[in-house]
Amino acid sequence: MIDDLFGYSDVPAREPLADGALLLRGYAGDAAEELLQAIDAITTAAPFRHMITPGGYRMSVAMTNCGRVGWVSDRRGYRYQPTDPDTGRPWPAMPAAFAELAARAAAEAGFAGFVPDACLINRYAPGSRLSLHQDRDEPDLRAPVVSVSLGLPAVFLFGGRRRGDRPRRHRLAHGDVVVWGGPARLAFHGIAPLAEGAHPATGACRINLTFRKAL
Ligand code: MD6
Ligand code: FE
Repeated sequence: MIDDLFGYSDVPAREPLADGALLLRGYAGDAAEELLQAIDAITTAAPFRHMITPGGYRMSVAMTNCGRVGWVSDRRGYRYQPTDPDTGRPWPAMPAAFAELAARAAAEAGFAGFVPDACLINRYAPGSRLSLHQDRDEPDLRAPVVSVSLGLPAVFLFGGRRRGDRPRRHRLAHGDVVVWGGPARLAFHGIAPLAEGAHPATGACRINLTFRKAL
C-alpha cells in the first residue's frame, strides 16, 4: 500500500486489472526524472511525429521509439522496423535503465526474464486519444507488454479479448506501470481523450513508454 503523509494507506500499490494484467501504482516514480531526461535525448535524435494509420488518418498521439526496432504505422500497415522512416537512421538505443525498469516490473507481475527490444514512446496532448486496439504486431505473444505513464493522468480503457467487451476505466498517473501478458495479452485497450492540465514533470502532456519483445 502507498502511505500518505499521515501514514494512512488507501490506494493499493498493486492492483490486478484482469488475469494477467497488473497495475503497479507509482512504481516508476523514483526513476521518472531520469526517464524524462533520457526521453529528451532520444527525441532530439528521433523527434516525435504523428504517424498515419493504414486507413489514412493522422494519429492524435505523437510517437517515436528507441531500441533495436521501433513500431511504425503508415498506409502500408503497422510493423516494427530497425530504422526511423523519417531519418533513415537506426532508432536510438534503449537506455539500460529503461530495460532494467521494465524487466523488474515484469518480474513483479510474474513474467521473469522479460528482455524488451522495442520501446514505443507516446506523447499525448490534451484531446489526444488512442482508440481501442489489441497489441498483436509482436511475433512472440508469450512476452508481456510493460507500460510506464509519466506526466498528466489519463483514463486507460481496458476491455476483454473481443472488441465488443465493455471496457473498464482505470486512472493512470505519473509513475504508474502496467504489466500485461498471458491471458490478458490480447485484451482490447485504449486511452480516453486526455484532459487539459499541467504537470510539474512534463508540462501539458502525458508521456507513455511501452516496452515489447518485438523480435
Ligand atoms: C498508453 N498504451 O498507455 C497506451 N498497450 O498510452 C497501450 O496501448 C498499451 O498501456 C499494451 C499494454 C499496455 C499499454
Ligand atoms: Fe496498446
